[in-house]
Amino acid sequence: MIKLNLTVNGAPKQVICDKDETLANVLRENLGFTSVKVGCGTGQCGSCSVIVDDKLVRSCSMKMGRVKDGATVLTTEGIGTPDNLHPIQVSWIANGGAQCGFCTPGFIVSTYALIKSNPSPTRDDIRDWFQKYRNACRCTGYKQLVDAVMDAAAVMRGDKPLDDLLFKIPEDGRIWGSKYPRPTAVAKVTGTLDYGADLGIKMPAETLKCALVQAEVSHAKILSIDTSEAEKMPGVEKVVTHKDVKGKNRITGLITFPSNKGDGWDRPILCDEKVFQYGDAIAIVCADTEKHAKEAAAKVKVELERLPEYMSAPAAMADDAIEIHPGTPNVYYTQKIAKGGETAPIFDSADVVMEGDFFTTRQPHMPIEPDVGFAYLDDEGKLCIHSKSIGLHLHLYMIAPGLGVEPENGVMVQNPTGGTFGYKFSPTMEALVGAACLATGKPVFLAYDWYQQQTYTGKRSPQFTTVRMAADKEGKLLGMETDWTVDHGPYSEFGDLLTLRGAQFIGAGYDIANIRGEGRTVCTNHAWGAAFRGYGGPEAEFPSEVLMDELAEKLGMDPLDLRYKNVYRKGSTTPTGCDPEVYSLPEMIDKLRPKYEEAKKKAKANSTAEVKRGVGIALGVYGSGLDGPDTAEADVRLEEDGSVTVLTCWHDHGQGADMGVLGTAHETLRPLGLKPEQIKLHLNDTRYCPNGGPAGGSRSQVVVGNAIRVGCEMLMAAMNKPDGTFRTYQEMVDEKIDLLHHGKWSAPANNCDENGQGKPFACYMYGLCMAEVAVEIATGNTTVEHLTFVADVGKVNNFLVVDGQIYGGMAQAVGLALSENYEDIKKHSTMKGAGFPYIKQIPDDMEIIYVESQRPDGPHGASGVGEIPLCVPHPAIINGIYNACGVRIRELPALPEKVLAGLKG
Ligand code: MCN
Ligand code: FES
Ligand code: FES
Repeated sequence: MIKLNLTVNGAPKQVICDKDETLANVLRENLGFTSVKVGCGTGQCGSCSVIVDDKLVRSCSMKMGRVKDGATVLTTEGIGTPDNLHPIQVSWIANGGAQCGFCTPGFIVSTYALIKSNPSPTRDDIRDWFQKYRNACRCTGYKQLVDAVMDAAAVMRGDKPLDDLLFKIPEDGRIWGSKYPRPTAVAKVTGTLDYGADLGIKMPAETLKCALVQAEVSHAKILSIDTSEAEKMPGVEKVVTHKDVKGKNRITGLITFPSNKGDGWDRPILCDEKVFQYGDAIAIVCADTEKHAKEAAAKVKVELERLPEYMSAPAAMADDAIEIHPGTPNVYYTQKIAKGGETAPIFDSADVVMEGDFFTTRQPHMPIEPDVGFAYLDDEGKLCIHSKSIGLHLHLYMIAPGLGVEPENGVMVQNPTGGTFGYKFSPTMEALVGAACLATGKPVFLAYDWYQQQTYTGKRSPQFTTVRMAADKEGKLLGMETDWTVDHGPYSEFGDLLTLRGAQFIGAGYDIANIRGEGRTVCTNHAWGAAFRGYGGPEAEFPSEVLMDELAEKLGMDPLDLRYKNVYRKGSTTPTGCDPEVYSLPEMIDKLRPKYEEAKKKAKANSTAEVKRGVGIALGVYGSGLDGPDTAEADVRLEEDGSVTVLTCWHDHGQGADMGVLGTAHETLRPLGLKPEQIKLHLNDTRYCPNGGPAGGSRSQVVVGNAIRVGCEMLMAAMNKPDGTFRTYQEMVDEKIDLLHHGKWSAPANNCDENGQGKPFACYMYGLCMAEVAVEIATGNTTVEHLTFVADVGKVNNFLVVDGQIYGGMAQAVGLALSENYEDIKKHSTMKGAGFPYIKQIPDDMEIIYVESQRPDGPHGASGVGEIPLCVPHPAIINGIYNACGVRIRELPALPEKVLAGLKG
C-alpha cells in the first residue's frame, strides 16, 4: 500500500491504495469522482482522460505508483458543475455533443487541455488532438464535437458571447423541429449522470461482486465443472453454476415464425451440457470484491470434450457437419420471396443481366461502455434487475422462465446507458445477475471489461448474398433473383426475423415487379447474432446497391440516372408488394444531382497518379417499426402543480429517448401552453412505466411517439371544458375526472406471408448518400473525404438529435465499409484491433440535406431515423472506390490490402 496526498479539482485528498491500482479506479472508487469513465480500460478510448499536473493522461493506464505525491488532478467535476457550467460544457450541449454521453467527460477534459495549450485551434488541430489522445466516440461521428470545441474556444477567447450558445424558446413556444437540448445533456456534460458501473460503486456494502467463468473454446461437450477449490478462495460467497438455476436455465429466442425448425430454447443462462461459442458463461463467482471473484473464477475447473468448431455458415452447412443443437438442423429457417411473376423467363429474354456475390461482416457494436448490471431482491421479494437493456418488458419475458421467476415477480430498470447500437436487444447480463442474486439472496453486481464486451456479446450476423438483376436496354429493372445466407451464430434469437429482412430490403427503393429468392438462417459456433443498427438493412442493401452500379456500367448509364429511372413513384410497390407511404426518392435525387455533378468534376480534377479520387452513390430504405401491428403504451398524468408527467418505456441507447418523449409530448400538449420544463419524464422502469416496446427497428419515434401523442390527446380531451379552455388540476379533482390517461397505439400494418409479401411497416426512412473518396495507389488505403446524406425521416422532432443520429450512423458505415470486423477472436478483441474508427478516419466534411415528407401515420408527421444512416453509406463508399480506381470490392471491409490486390490484379 502507498499513501499519497493529491489535490483533486482544487481540494486536498489523501489516498491509501495499492501502487499497482490505476488512477482511474482510485479516482472513481476511493474518491468518488465517477465522471472518470472506464471504457476500454487499456488506453484506447480516452473516456478516462484527466489532467495530472497539467498533462492530459488516460487514467486507466496510469498506475498509482507513477502518480507523484502532491500531484494535482483535474476531472470533469472540477471544470464545471450543473449550476455553473464551463463554456466547453455549454458548447457541448448546444452542439448536441453528448448522445449516450459516456465519452463526454473524457472529451471535455481533453478539450480543456487542448484550448489551454492552443486557444485558437483550427478544425484540423482539434482532429489531430483527439486522434493523438485517442478520444473515441461511437455515437456522434465527431463532427458535432469539433463544432463544440470551435464554439467553446471562440467563447473562451471572447470572440463569441456565451449567450449565443444558449437555446432560446421561439415566440410560438414550440420546440418541435428545433435544436432544444436534450434533458439529460447537463448531467452528461458535467459527469454527474451515473451509468451502471457508477451505480455499482454506490450499491449497499453487502453487494457481492461477480466474475464469470467463461469458455475459451467455441464448441465442446461439458464433462464436469469442479468448483470446490474456488469455493475455498478468500472472500467467496458462492460459485453459481447451472445447478443453482431454478428455472429452465434457458433464454428463449422467441421464435417468430412457425416454420422455424428450432424451438427457441437454445441459449443457456449458464452452460450445462455444451459450450456453443467462445466466451459462453459456465459459472459465476460471487465474492466480497471483484478481485477475489476473479481470482476464484480462475480456480473453477471445467473438463471439456472438444467438438468441431463451425466458425462460418459454409462450414456449418457442410454435409458432414454435426448438429450444433442436437435435434435441430444447422440450417433451421428458410425464407422465400416471391413477388409478381416467375423471373426465369424474364432473365432469359432481358437485354441486360448482372449478377454478383457479396459478403457483409460480423461487425462488432463497440460501445465505449462495456456491459454492466446488478440485481437485488426488493422488500416484496421481487427480483429487480438494472442493466443496459433496451427492451425491458421483452427481456423480462425472455429470461423469467429460465430463472424460474414469474414475470410479475420481476422488475427491470434501464440504467443510463453508454451506447448499445442494438447488442442490448439480447438479454445476457440480465439473466446472469438474476441467477446470481437468486442463488445468493444478496444484491449482486457484474461488469464486463471491454474484452468481455467484445468477445461475449452478440454481433452483426455475417451475410453471403447473391443478387441477379435483369433490365431492358433503357435501364428499367424487370426482375431480380436473390439468395442469401445468414450466419447467426449458435443462438436462434431473432434469427428468423433477421432473415426476413433480406426479402424485405434487397433491392428496396426500386420498383421491381418480379422477384424470386430464398434466404436461410444458419447456426454456427462464432459469436451469436444480435440486432445491430440497421438489422439486416446494411446486409441487404449493400449487394443490391453495388450491383446497381455494376448494372449502370454495363448499360452505359450514369449510376444516378439508373437509380432515378427506377425509384419508387406512384404505382410502384416495395419488394414486399405494398405501396410505400411516401414517394420522396425522386425529390431526394433532384436535390443531390447538382452536388453530384460538381463532385464528379472535382474528383477528376484532383486525381493524381498517386491518389485517385472518386464519387460513389447509394440509396436505401428501412422500416420504422417491428413487423406487423407493432404496439406501444404510454401513461400521461396531470400533476398538482399543473405539470404533466409522461410514463413509458422509450429505452435510451444514447440516441435521445428523453428528447424524443419531451418533444413529442410538448408538441401534442401545445394547447395547454406548457413550458418544456413542465413536462416530466418517468422512463424505463417496468414497475411504473407501461410497455413501450424495445428501442429497436428505429421504431420509438413512430410507435412510442404515437402512444405518447394518444395519451396526451386523451388527457387534453379530459381537461377540455365546453368553452374550449382547460380544467385545472383542482377542477379535475373536484369533478372526479381521471388525471391519468393511458395512451396506446398499434401500427396499421401486417406481417409478411411465407413469400415475404405484406405491409410490414407503416413508416419507412429513406436515405441517399454520396461518398467522395480518395484511394492511395501505393497502399490501397481509402480515405472518405466527404459524405453527403439526403434524408427523409419525416418531420424532424429535434435537429440536434437527428443530425447526430445521421453523422454517427454514417461514421459506423465508414467503419463497416473500411475497417471493422470481429472474425479473429484474438486480433479483433480490442478497439484498435477491430478497426474502431477514430476521428481521422471519419470525414469532418459531412453534409445532411433534409426532405421532410409528412408521414400519414407518424406522430406529427415524423418517421424514425436511427438506422437509415447505417444502411446506405457503405455501398456508396465501395462504389466510390470503384469510381476512383476501378477496384470492385464485394466482400467487406475494403481493407487496404484488398484494394491493393485489386489494383495489382
Ligand atoms: N427523432 C427525431 N425526429 C424524427 C425521428 C427521430 O427527432 N423524425 C429522434 C427520436 O426522438 C430519437 C432518435 O431520433 O431520439 C431516434 O429515433 P428512432 O429512429 O425512432 O429510434 P429509437 O428511438 O427507437 O432508437 C433506436 C435506434 C436504434 S434501433 C439503434 S440500434 C440505435 C439508434 O437508434 N442505437 C444507438 N441510435 C443510437 N444512437 C446512439 N447514440 N447509441 C445507440 O446505441
Ligand atoms: Fe482509459 Fe479507455 S483509455 S478507459
Ligand atoms: Fe460518444 Fe456515446 S456520445 S460514445
